[in-house]
Amino acid sequence: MTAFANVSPVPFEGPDSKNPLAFRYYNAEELVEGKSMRDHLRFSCAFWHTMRMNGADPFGSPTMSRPWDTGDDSLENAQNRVRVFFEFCEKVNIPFYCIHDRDVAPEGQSLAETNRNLDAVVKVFKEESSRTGIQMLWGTANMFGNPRFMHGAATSCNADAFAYAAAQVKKMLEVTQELGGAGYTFWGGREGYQCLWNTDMKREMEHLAIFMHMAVDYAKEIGFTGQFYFEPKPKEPTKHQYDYDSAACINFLRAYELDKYVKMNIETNHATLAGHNVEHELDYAGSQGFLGSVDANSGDMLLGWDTDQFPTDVAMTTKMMLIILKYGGFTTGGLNFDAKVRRESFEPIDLFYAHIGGMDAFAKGLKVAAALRASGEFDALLRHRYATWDSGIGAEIEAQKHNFRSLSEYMLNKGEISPNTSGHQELCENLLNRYLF
Ligand code: XLS
Ligand code: NI
Ligand code: NI
Repeated sequence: MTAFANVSPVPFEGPDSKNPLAFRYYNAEELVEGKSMRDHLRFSCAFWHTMRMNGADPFGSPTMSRPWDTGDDSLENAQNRVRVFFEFCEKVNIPFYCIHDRDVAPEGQSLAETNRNLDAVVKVFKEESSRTGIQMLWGTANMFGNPRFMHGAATSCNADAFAYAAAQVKKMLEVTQELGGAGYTFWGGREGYQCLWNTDMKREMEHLAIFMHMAVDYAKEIGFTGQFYFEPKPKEPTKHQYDYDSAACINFLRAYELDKYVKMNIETNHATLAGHNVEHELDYAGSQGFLGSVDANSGDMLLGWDTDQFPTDVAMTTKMMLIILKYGGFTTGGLNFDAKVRRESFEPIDLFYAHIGGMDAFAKGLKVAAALRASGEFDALLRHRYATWDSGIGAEIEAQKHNFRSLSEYMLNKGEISPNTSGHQELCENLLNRYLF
């Protein structure tokens, strides 16, 4: 039985194609800077969005038409969804996937039964993964949906919630290892607070650190060598999430000595919720040596919440790829489409349009970024702007040959600073457009 009988594997047809079910830029084997597009971009499909989002929102009921899904919580339905998922990834040519424990398998009456359900579904993941060669990019645990996590998981006021969460992550690390996952992501669904009056913030942060150390220790114990990621999000569902942005997360990792084990998973829409753009988050993480993986999506600037839309803005994907290339590209990480179709886009075919659009936007962004890098034009502008640091007093300061006394003497002698260079911001913006269009 196939779910997408009317859709053939999506071909690459080139920029002139008008076929909505073809790639115009994503050509998996094409080399860019000596590496295939597949290996640069490492696209991943998010099971929770692609298979489980039903179109419900706070005002309305589910809208999605998913003919293969019986809508019940049975194991058969869960297992069948996995087969459909792999058929989809295969047809759209996506080489990786990401899952939460709870979106792939139903909860049972007890933790033991829940774990058994998960095992039964993981078995199908294994079969389908070896049939298709599609691999797990990272796994994670849903520790926010169930009412037991109403106060958080690792940061809950209830120690049993912490213990339950630990049991869940233990199991999911085993599953991730069994499926050959390249990483494990912490996204603190409810690791934050709504009201400081009833919250011991310091204690909660320490608990989160203890929790992450336990995960790192358990990974070592079972020989799981995948990369851990921390995914920032400033708010939603709680008002103050502890994993606010790259800077807050990296500070947390360093303060609690987790920096050797954990890198960042940066999501575009979470960056904008934090009042940044995704380039800032990527460059901050990259500059500190923490750039791990990306949840590729986009937000709507007119809506103040995490809309998780597919990324189609080529200027944005170009800026993202410029930064990703600057820091050497992905190793364990990739571009995971943490994105869902709009609730009005309810037909199964919309899943194809959405992923094709996102993949093409990043493929084009990669090519533009590579062309810009090859030209050296941005580098030249940057070198020009910082030229005073390359020789003379600037080079001496960088080499730590100065102190306040010597700099004061230098300035007393000189009297006034040398003329500034222009920022040429508009020139930079025009340069990007020249390569885009
Ligand atoms: C939610 C997050 C989530 C994580 C994985 O906003 O983006 O989807 O990526 O738990
Ligand atoms: Ni995400
Ligand atoms: Ni999100």
